[in-house]
Amino acid sequence: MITIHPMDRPWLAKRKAFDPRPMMERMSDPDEVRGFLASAIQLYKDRNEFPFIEIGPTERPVELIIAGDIHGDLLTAGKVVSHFLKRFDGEKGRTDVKLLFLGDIIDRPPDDDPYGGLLTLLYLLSLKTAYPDSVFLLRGNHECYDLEPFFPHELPVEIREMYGEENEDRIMTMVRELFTHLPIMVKTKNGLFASHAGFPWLFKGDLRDIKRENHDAILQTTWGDPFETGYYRGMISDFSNYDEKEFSKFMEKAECTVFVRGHQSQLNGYSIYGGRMATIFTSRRYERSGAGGILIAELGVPPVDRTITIDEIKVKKLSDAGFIVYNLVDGSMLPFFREIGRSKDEEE
Ligand SMILES: [Mn+2]
Repeated sequence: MITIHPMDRPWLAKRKAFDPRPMMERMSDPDEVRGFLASAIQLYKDRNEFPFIEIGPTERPVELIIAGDIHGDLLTAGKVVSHFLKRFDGEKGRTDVKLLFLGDIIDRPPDDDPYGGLLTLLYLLSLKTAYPDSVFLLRGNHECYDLEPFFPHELPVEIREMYGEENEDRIMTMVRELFTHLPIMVKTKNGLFASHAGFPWLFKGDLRDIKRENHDAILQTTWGDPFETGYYRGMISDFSNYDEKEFSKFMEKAECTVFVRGHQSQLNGYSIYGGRMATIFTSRRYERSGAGGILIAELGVPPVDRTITIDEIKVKKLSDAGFIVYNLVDGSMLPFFREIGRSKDEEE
């Protein structure tokens, strides 16, 4: 029997530098972890966010902050959250502020990171619990290990090291269930489409009708890469590549004009497909990948029905002075993306 424990707001350290120590202290107890995961699963069951989040039409303007792959970089996640909370409190009443993480929350933490994927996941779930209508976590391919195994997958190892072998399966079973409830896409009323990697280009029906059991649609969305980047992942399910024609067709169907994604660190900071697709990464492990930087994207969603262009997406780069404006690099002339910015630890 699990006791349900919602997380405390004080962990979020409003307006202050993020301090993970209180969370680590409480999460040293495996039963606390399971209790919290039970409350998070219940929250997602009640909210039904799968398959996509729709933002708009809205009564007041929305500022949407988007973070790419965070991959167990808890300290950077804390900086993104502080950036969000400052504006979330400051502009309450006039502008609504929402925060979106594009998935790949776990695994591949920075080499010098003392926290890792599990604590990053618990931290972001605590934020979701506190602000369920304002914070959204998408499912990335690292949250789909059951559907398509890959390497490295450090999460079970972290759990074993922290809580002992006897708790690994008990916690992982709950984490896996939680992942099946995460949404895989976001659409805004003014034409932004966002997901971890791709989109369900082989799904013929209404996007609303994608079921949690539709593994093909989930894998296309969480694993897909642009064919032109020459990056072939050799997956079991073989849903790894879409081309510009499939992209254009899907965007028309989704009634969207711009796509913001993560997933491919070698495309970090580049826009392609005629400026319609931008790739951002937020983990500091990938800071030197692609055009470089720890990036987030920001977008205003006005309460009117109109479509946006890539110029309206403000990309920002983390610096000592906080998040500063960054101009996306036009990647359309690059012959083969496999040749650019390939870091030595590049993986999924
Ligand atoms: Mn990924």
